[in-house]
Amino acid sequence: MPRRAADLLVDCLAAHGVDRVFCVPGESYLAVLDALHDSNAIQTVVCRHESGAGFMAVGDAKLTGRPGVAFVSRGPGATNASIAVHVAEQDAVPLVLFVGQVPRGEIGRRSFQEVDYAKTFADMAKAVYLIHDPARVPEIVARAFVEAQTPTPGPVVVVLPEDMLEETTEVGAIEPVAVPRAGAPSPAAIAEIAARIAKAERPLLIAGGSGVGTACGRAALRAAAEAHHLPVVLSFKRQDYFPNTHPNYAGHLGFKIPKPAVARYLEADLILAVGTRLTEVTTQGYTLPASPLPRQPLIHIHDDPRQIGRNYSAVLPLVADPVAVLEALAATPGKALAKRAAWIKKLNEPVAKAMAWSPPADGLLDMGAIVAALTKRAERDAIFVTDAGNFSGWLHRYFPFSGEHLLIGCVGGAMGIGMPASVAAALRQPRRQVIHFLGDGGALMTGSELATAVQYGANVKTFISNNGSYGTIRMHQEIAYQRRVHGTDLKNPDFAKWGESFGALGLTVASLAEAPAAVERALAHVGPVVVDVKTAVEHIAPFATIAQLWG
Ligand SMILES: Cc1ncc(C[n+]2csc(CCOP(=O)(O)OP(=O)(O)O)c2C)c(N)n1
Repeated sequence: MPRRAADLLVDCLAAHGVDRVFCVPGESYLAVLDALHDSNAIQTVVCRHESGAGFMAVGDAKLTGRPGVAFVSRGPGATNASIAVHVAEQDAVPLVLFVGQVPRGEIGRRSFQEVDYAKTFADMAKAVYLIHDPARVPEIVARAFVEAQTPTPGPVVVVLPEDMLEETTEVGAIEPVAVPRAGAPSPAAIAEIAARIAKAERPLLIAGGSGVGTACGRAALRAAAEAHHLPVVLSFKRQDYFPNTHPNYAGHLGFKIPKPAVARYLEADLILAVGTRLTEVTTQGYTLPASPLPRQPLIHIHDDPRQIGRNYSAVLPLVADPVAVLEALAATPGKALAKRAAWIKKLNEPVAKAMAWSPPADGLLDMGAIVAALTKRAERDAIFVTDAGNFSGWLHRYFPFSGEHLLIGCVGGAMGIGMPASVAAALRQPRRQVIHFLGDGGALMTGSELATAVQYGANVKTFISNNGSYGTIRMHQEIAYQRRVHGTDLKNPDFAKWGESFGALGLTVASLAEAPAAVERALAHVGPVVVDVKTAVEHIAPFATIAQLWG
């Protein structure tokens, strides 16, 4: 029976296991909204801004490992959503973004809201596919899903001319196409890696995002580290992959890692980089290890051949499933070396010591007080979501991630991801605590998605660090041009009242002493909560006050 292309598209999404799409409506894809109206398989979550819809799809994908799906309208909608496309590329997250388009007969005339998406997204998306013909909907949807997931995952844009969506076709939905995956390593490769590890006195395992964050990946990472007596450092924003209280935990590679810590890591005589792209932040500006020629032998294991040999010369470049490599290593334990124990202790001790928070001597409030209270109160499998900004530094530094906690941050460092990703997380995992750290800057970028949280009952606990400043930039400003503060001060609303106006519970923390009770109340409340934490801008980062930056 002939069917409308829009209905076929929705069937294809359902066939690909899509159960939720995030959107801001647009007249350019009305037919899809109409088709979704009758879908029992797919929930439509309507958002307040296309960046919110895109970020929710990214957040959802980070939780499920499957492509997140968003629908946005042409020019204005697509350009609003572009931040999520960029983040999906930077964070290696599978995203399929459907955008409306002017009718086929008008393409190229610079019609109302027309954009050439292939040009616009050329540097961000893995691919941009335009569906001209309704009969090709199944094929192109299948291709988009494969492309979004093939190593390395990323964003794919699918363009839907509005007249095409209304046309009918005889073709039916097709099953998803199998996604090609890198296989298990050969026994010879594992033997060589194990032999190199056994020979090393100071090996260092850097674990990254490709597959390692799954439950199997985490278990394999821990088992391999224990079997071969390896200290583990985690790549940028992957701090949750390994129990932070484990004796082999050696830290995480984010911004502003203390120089002595980097120097200690560089004492390694072997680096085993597993599932990491060895990007700029993780490698501390391509110094850990040194690019292109590391000072120590580098074993680089990734499931995407394009990530190996890109910035680094490895003595052993291995294209294989990183989790399979870790599992295989775990199955071939190495011998304990006395020297190795001292090396692990040398890396672990300073990290463990720095994790203990104590109230600031000047009595001023910073996010440490919230983190300290959460350390006592958060459940073992709570999901933490962070927007971009210095406020998240207290969580990274002082919260002992259990290995079961999830951390959803933004490798791409985009402000605005926090609230939308929290909503997506709470919808996907309604029984887990979703604890969201946000700055007063990011709060008014996409904080309006709190309305989406309230509309869909997403139980998000948001702690806003209200320091009256785009603090991270103020920090850079104070370092570069002491005391010349310009363009970074903010005058804010009362965030507790702001939250209440959406229907959330609003709370305020104005002193260190008030933090524990507010955290307890926020976690006990059923429904969204906004906590206005009146942090002191003087505490600009967990490692320095403004006065200390002046030196
Ligand atoms: C979308 C976006 N715009 C600008 C920036 C640059 N930027 C990085 S951190 C930051 C300030 C964040 O301020 P806030 O949310 O108040 O947190 P704080 O740094 O004060 O802790 C800015 C503007 C960015 N990363 N992303």
